[in-house]
Amino acid sequence: MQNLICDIDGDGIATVTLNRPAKRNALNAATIEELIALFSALPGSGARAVVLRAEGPHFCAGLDLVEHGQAERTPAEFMRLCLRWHEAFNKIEYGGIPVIAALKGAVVGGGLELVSSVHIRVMDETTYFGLPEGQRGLFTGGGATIRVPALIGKARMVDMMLTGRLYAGDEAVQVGLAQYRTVDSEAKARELARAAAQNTELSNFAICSGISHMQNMSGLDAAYAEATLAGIVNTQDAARGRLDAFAKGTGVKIKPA
Ligand code: 1HE
Repeated sequence: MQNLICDIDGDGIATVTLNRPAKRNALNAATIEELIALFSALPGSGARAVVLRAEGPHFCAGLDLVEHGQAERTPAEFMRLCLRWHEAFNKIEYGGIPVIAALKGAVVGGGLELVSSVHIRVMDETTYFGLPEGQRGLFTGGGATIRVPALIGKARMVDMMLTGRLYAGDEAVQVGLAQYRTVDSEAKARELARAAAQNTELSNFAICSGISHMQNMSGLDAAYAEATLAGIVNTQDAARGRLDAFAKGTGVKIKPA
């Protein structure tokens, strides 16, 4: 891989790095193909959770505008490219392993589309979110119209695209663009990944794919799918020890530390 780096430690925590800092980690076609290959392979690789981070001061500047401008793509070519973006981000959202993004600097355009597909977003003090497509004469093509309103609502997304409004700081957390804001987003993302990796593989699979699938269904079908998934997850052998421990009074108590 030329634009991504992946390392997996002994605890199964994978670190995936966007590694095109000289171009502010702009997403060219090659990076999208690398994301597809990587997030297709990770679920069967022993990885229990993923930290998605970036080299350089900015997390991701979105679509590679220079490549796009020079490629002179036809509408059909760009539509096909968008399908590859969807493939990449679907692999992340529906892959069944927790993906936690450690954000900094610009998270804009396609960069926001990318991080809308992860399961937890952690921002630092430098992070800001934008959808500058309107200012660039473009439109979102990587799934933002589905995922961004699910985070912040349609009205805020439309405002961001029409006016170039940026969100940062507490406001970004309040509207739902990030769940955590901290000085060191990478350290926090790693801590969260380690916590998530303690869950059983099946629970995480259900949480990190089932919830998203169920959001795409009617309420009736989602309830049925939930019951079916719970039938599998909630009777797994891997949970037996945890249930026995609770019955004996040695299980973890669910209360603030
Ligand atoms: C890029 C890109 C890019 C930087 N494509 N090359 N996205 C945007 O509209 C955001 C465009 N980028 C920026 O506004 C700024 O670059 C940043 C605020 C992110 C960073 O600023 P700065 O001052 O740190 O860096 P820079 O000097 O602007 O850029 C450094 C290099 O990165 C420079 O290349 P160089 O060869 O001249 O050194 C830039 O050209 C390059 N670079 N961003 C290509 N995006 C599926 S549809 C999705 C539609 C969208 O994503 S629209 C949003 C596009």
